[in-house]
Parts: sequence; C-alpha cells; structure tokens
Amino acid sequence: KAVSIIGAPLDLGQTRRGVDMGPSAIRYAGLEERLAEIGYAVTERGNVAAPEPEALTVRDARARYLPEILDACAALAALVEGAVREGARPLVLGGDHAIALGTLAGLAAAAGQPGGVIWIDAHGDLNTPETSPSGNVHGMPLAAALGRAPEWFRHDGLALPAVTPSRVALVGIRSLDPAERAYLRDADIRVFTMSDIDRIGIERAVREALDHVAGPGFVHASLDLDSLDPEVAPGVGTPVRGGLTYREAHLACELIAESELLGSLEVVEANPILDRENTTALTAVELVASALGKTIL
Ligand code: DIR
Ligand code: MN
Ligand code: MN
Ligand code: MN
Repeated sequence: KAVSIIGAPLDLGQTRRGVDMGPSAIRYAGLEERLAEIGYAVTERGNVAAPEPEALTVRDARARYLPEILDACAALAALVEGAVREGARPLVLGGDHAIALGTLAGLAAAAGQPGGVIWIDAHGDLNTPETSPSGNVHGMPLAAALGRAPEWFRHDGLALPAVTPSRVALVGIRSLDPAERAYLRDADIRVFTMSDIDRIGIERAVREALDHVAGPGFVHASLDLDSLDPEVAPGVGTPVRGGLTYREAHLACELIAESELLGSLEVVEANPILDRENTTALTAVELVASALGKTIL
C-alpha cells in the first residue's frame, strides 16, 4: 500500500488568506505518522508552487486569478499523474478547492479517460465564470472538470473533461447558487443534500453515492472540510451551518474505504488562521486515515 502526499498551497480561488497554510497544518497534525501506523508506505512529494495574491493583479473579476490557478493546477496534475503511474495513491492537500481541477486532470491523464468523483462539500462548486456570483474559482472546479465553459479552463497541462457527467455524486450539500440549482435539475448527478442525509442517513447516502460514481478510469473523493458542521470544523473560509457531524463524516470515510473503489483522495479548504488550535486539520487527518482504511479493531 503506497500513498503519495502532494501539497497544493493555493489560496487564489477565494478571498481569505490562510488556506495556503492548509498543507502545513495538516502535515503538522500528524498525517504521515497516522498513515504509517495503518501500514502505508508514504512518499512526501512536497508542495506545488502557488503565487501570493499580493503579487498578482486581477485580470477578469468573473474568475479571479484564473490564469495563475490553471498554471498551479497543471503543475499539480503532473505530480498526481506521476504518482498514479508509480502505483501510489495520490493524497492531495489543499489549498482551496480550485486545486481539484488539477487533481482530476492528473487522474484523467494517468487513466487516459475521465472518471468518477464523490464530492463531499457544503457547496456544489458547479459555477462557471459566467454564472458565479463571487468570481471565486473555488466555486467552479467541478464544472471545469466536467468540461463546462471549456474556453475558460483550456490549458496545455490540463486533460479536460476529467470527469464523466453521469459519475458525480454530491454529499453534504446545503448551499447552492441559482445557476447550480438549474444545472442540477437536468444533470445526471446524484445529490445528497443535508436534508436527504437527515432522512435516509449518511450510510445509505454514501453507499448510493459510491454506486453512482463507480466505473472505469478512476474513482476519486474530494473532501471539502466545509462539508462538516462549523462547530466541528471551524477552520474553513466559507462555513455553512447544519453540516455533517464528526461521526457522520467518519462513517462516510469508513464506507469509502470499505468500498475499495477509491484510487485517490484530496482534502481541501483547511484554513489555520480561522481555526481553533488546528482542530480542523486534526479532523482532516483523522478522516483521511478512516478513508484509507483505519479501523478500530
Ligand atoms: C459559492 C461558494 N457557491 C461561490 N462556494 C464555495 O462562490 O461560487 N465552495 N464556498 O466551496
Ligand atoms: Mn502562500
Ligand atoms: Mn468546495
Ligand atoms: Mn465548500
């Protein structure tokens, strides 16, 4: 069992500084030791380069810092592709969720075809530069990976589309913008809102989500820490009340591990500046361990 840790300290996809320190915070919380404990051979790939927003200028307010974000995503994609080719599972540490475009493009390049993704998030991340109310690219990576608005996300280092539209499941959703809602009405995407999870339980929701995303190419899990309730994970830039409990998130990750479908994992949006004593990063480490097969007995 081999895992490659790749940090992507990018904070250009949203407006709050601090998420660029996410990879350090998660490493500091003991990630490598936890994975070694459960029997993984861990390789540290370090971080991809990510510029500081203070040194840049915004060229288009509809998708702020998009050219720089695409460059960082292309660098990440190359590392992810390399890890897969070496037979290791990539574990990507964000950074804001914009980096998922790089992770997914790298997985698609390694597989030679698009794959499926379980997207655990308070948000849909299905905006395009034309529909985004914020201009924040971290609200767009799933749309971009699906090949929507291709003229905006075209880049030599990014294999797009990276995700098959019929193999996406959203879990933990409680904040959608009008255009995301409209897109989801017609798309073949399984959506498990928090209300659905209240009714059917996290176990059934995640089992059905995994069934929906299974298939050829690859299966990836993208974990936005704002899927958790802000009382559990306060260190995120866009908290939304009413999220997953600590136990629900763990069970979701345990079910992901049990399914043995997953080839890769990423955990994003940890912001130590907004956190309480690194509790969000520590929770991230625990969830990653569960998703990679840690059990109690
Ligand atoms: C919002 C927020 N839908 C946007 N998205 C976030 O800016 O597009 N995603 N916070 O994680
Ligand atoms: Mn930085
Ligand atoms: Mn997100
Ligand atoms: Mn989110």
